[in-house]
Amino acid sequence: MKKILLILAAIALALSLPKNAYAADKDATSGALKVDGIYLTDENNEKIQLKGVSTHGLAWFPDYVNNSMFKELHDKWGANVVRLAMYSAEYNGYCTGDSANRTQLKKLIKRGVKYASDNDMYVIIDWHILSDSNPLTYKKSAKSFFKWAAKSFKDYDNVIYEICNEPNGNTTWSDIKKYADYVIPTIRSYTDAVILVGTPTWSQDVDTISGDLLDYDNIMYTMHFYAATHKSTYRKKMLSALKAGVPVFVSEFGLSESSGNGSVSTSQANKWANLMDKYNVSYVCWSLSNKNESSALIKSTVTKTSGLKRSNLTKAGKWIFDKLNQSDT
Ligand code: IDC
Repeated sequence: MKKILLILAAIALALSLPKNAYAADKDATSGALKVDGIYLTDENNEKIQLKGVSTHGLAWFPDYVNNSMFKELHDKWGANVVRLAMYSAEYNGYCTGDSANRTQLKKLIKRGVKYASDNDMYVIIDWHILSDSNPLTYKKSAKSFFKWAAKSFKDYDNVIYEICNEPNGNTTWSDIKKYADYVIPTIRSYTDAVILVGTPTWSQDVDTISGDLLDYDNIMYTMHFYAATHKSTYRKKMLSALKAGVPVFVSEFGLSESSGNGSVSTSQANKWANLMDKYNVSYVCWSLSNKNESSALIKSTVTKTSGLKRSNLTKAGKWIFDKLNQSDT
């Protein structure tokens, strides 16, 4: 009897404790996402803005994919999304490395998804095309990779699929649509999760596709910018896309020049953030690494892969750390 009373008292106490929605809610975040008009919405159909950071190439900087790092991204930085960038071509890319490398990359992605889920964040699985310019180049590998991913993560409500980072070169919107129509039905046979689609010219031409969007639900189109290079002309492109009804997601931006290095512009980054916040556009900052380049968020002299202090961060790192901290996500 005494035991039962103690248990009842413990339950009553647990129920009366104040709940910190994020810390206490072990179900990923705000549940399954949907796209409604230009907005991303959560399981309660409320607008939601995702803000967080992207890894550098997973094969190149794998060590930041660890539970302590992801925990502090959520608890200390204030991120609600993390992007796992897996190059298809460069740096032991998925399509250029051997099969042991592919196995390794898949393991890293599984761990990344688990750490993100355990720490209440959304997670983007990014097929990071770059030097391979056209997503049709490796379309077969992409399809089988996304089949594996969608099957593995079909029961997770916090996974987002980004099917082509940055089409470039001569790649047209019609090439990208062809690729999307090749890959998306495979993903859709397992999950209705949000899918991000890159746009021509390194995902900058989001303003050129309105009136010619894909014919699936829960799709967003990506706009990427590097603040020290891409200024008001590019903000106008984003604004015009939004006004034309294109759901835009900034799945990658940097504070540096578009090379990933050179000067860093916090003033341009602030202008971008004001615009993105105004329209609830989600954004993800490149990159969670200590590479000796100004887009990296961690100083190159800092070799630890968790337990980071603000002083361990670069100018870009401090900016995004403060930005995430200020927001209520
Ligand atoms: C950069 C990395 C850099 C690497 C280079 C080539 O920061 O270390 O040497 O790629 O692989 C993008 C790409 C992203 C780039 C980044 C900066 O999506 O892969 O990373 N950038 O150049 N688009 C615009 C800029």
